[in-house]
Amino acid sequence: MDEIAPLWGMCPFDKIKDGLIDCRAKSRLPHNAKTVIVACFPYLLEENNYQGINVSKYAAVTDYHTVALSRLNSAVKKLEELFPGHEFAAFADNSPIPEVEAACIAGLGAIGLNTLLITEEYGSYVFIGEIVTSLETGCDVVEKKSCIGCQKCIEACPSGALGKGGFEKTLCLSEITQKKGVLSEKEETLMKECGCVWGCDICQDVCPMNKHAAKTQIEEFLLSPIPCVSSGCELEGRAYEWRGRKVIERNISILSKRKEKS
Ligand code: B12
Ligand code: SF4
Ligand code: SF4
Repeated sequence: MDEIAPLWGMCPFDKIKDGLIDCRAKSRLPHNAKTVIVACFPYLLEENNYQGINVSKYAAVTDYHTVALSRLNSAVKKLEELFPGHEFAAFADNSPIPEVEAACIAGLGAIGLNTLLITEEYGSYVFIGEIVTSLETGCDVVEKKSCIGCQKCIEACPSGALGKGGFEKTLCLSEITQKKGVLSEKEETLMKECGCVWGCDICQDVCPMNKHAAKTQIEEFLLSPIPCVSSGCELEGRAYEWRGRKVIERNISILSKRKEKS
């Protein structure tokens, strides 16, 4: 697994089975699932790669779904050879597994007040993927503490999505930039304030736990990042491809209005 991801661990399936997310991928879960092998894929690049950035950092690199799944599927092949008779299924993001929770239980980090997994080495700038298997492994859980509860993420969130009553998904700019149709004036203003046509990094960028986050060594992410998207840009192979051109062009147009005004 070390070749697949620099950070990985085991979460007993039993511990997350009551929190499974309802989605189509649920049907691919192995019958008799016993263990979730959770892997973190760091994606933070050197600062010089972010010049003129207008997407969130996770979207500046090659689509993580493809990268994580390709790596996890090659691990699945090896595991199937090593443990014949056992089932293995890889997932990333489009997954029934509540990934942040599973990674936390696997000892990979703590859950921050910004709702994200914060690892000691890479901060929260990690993607999560996993292999669910019928294989039973020893899961030695070590509790990690890496959210100091400083509330900087809550104070910095421009939309109030990280309010006192917990996370309000519909207010989150990451959700708003994915929304189809016409956005409200308030949503447009928030997007202009954030400056991202896809996603939002504010609650991660202000987090002290990310101050010394290590940079990624994952080759696929180091190759040709695209930090700045413009009208007519190539969508293929990027994290926003699934949403299609209409939404991206709408968002680019909203942000360009900001530039015209200033
Ligand atoms: C839907 C989704 C979104 C939605 C809604 C997010 C939400 N929190 O509901 C939107 C579009 C807003 C979104 C935004 C983002 N997302 Co998102 N998202 C997901 C997705 C696909 C499903 C999450 C979900 O619905 N979970 C189910 C519900 C029930 O979970 P929940 O409300 O969070 O509560 C559970 C846990 O948090 C847990 N829990 C809560 N507190 C605690 C405390 C402890 C101690 C424990 C053990 C458990 C626990 O218990 C709850 C019940 O199970 C996951 C992938 C996945 N399969 O998990 C990625 C995922 C969480 N997203 C991810 C990312 C990167 C982001 C963004 C940073 C992207 C960006 N830059 O714009 C933002 C961050 C916004 C934010 N501050 O949360 C990463 C997180 C990586 C990390 N380091 O944590 C994931 C894991 C995708 C991936 N494969 O890497 N996301
Ligand atoms: S991603 Fe942006 S809008 Fe969403 S919770 Fe974090 S700071 Fe708030
Ligand atoms: S900003 Fe502070 S409260 Fe928020 S996740 Fe980071 S350490 Fe935790």
